[in-house]
This record gives sequence, structure tokens and C-alpha cells, in this order.
Amino acid sequence: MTSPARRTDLGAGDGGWVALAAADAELAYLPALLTPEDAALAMTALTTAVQWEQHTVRIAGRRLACPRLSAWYGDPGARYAYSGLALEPSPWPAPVARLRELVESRIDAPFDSVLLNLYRDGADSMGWHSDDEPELGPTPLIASVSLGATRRFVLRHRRRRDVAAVEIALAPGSLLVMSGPTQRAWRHALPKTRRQVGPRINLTFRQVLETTRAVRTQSPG
Ligand SMILES: O=C(O)CCC(=O)C(=O)O
Ligand SMILES: [Mn+2]
Repeated sequence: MTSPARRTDLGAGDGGWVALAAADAELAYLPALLTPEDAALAMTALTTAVQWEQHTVRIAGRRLACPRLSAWYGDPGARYAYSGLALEPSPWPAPVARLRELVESRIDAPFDSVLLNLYRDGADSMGWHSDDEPELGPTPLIASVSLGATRRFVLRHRRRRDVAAVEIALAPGSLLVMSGPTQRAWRHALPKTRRQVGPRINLTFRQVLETTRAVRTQSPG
């Protein structure tokens, strides 16, 4: 299976991948990684199998609760420092492990860790950030699976105001792959919405390099 990093110049219909063209970015979207039935089953399974927590971040000396619930799983040795929180991985629940296998089968790349976020309703969100922590390497490969409510995912170029923002409605059962220079050149966010929306779960599979340890100070809010 060819890596989607090499697929970004290809259009829809190539195994279902849709390449999203943007300067300094490699984005590939697979609308139906899962069938609607399997996506609904995975949503239910993850809601109960995952140990959801409300993480807090320290910003300017104050502890703030993140507007979402989160969980982190990784293989032994995969440690990840996120917003100043050193997260120690715990063993993978079966439905999360199954999704990793499915993603790896479509991307032909290994992932040793995953960050899960549960957006309980439209008031839950994730602020502007890049997944550019040093332990993810110079060109992080991020595989993002969405379940539950469709939410708007937005990317903005860090420096170039002449480059239009990219907006993707991340549908349940979809897979978005960000690779190459994307994290270095772009930020992304999952904005709040006033629409009445149900819960949404997002899983971002990552590969943590074991050689680097880092602590982030910026919070994605
Ligand atoms: O919920 C999403 O689609 C984005 C999550 C995200 O950016 C992250 O976990 O780093
Ligand atoms: Mn991110």
C-alpha cells in the first residue's frame, strides 16, 4: 500500500483517498475508513472502553481545564509530553488497538501511540496548535480518525496570509492524514460550534521517536 504522503498529487477515486492541495502541506482524506455501521459501533465501544479524563494545562501559572475529555495510549517506551503534561502510556483497550491495525493497513506506516479526544458537545473544542513536538520528528505523520458528530476542522498557514485556510468537515468513519511539512508550516484547530451537535471522538495516531524527550509550554487550549 502506498503511503498517502506520496498520494497527495492524486485525486479522488484512488482507493478512496482525496488529496487536498495546499502550499507546504500534505493532506490526504479518506471519507470512509469505516462503514457508517462500524463507525457507530466504534463510537459506542470507545465511549466506554477508554478511560476519559479532563486534562488540565498550566498557563501563566494558572491551571485550566481543557474543554474536552482526553486519553493517551502508547506502546511501552512511547512517552509524550503534551502541553507540559508528561503522559505515561497505559495499555491499549481492544477497540483502540483494532482501529490502529485498520489505520496501519491503509497507510503502511507504524504508529506507537494515540491521543484520543472526546468532544461532548459543540462547546468542547481544541485551540490553534501544531503537532510539532520534537519527539514526533521533523515531519510528523499524524493519522486522524473521526467518529460521532461531524465537526469543522480548520488549518491555517503559520506565516503566509495569502494562502487560504483549509476547512474540512470531518465525517464519522473518516481518516485524515497530515504529513510532510504540514505541522511545521500550518496550525490547526477544532472550533466550538453553536449548532446542536452530539458527541464526537477523534483519535490521532502518532509515532513517537524514543530518543527525544520534550516538554511543551504552549497549550492548544
Ligand atoms: O479533533 C480533531 O479533529 C483534532 C485533534 C487534534 O488536533 C489533536 O489531537 O492534536
Ligand atoms: Mn493536533
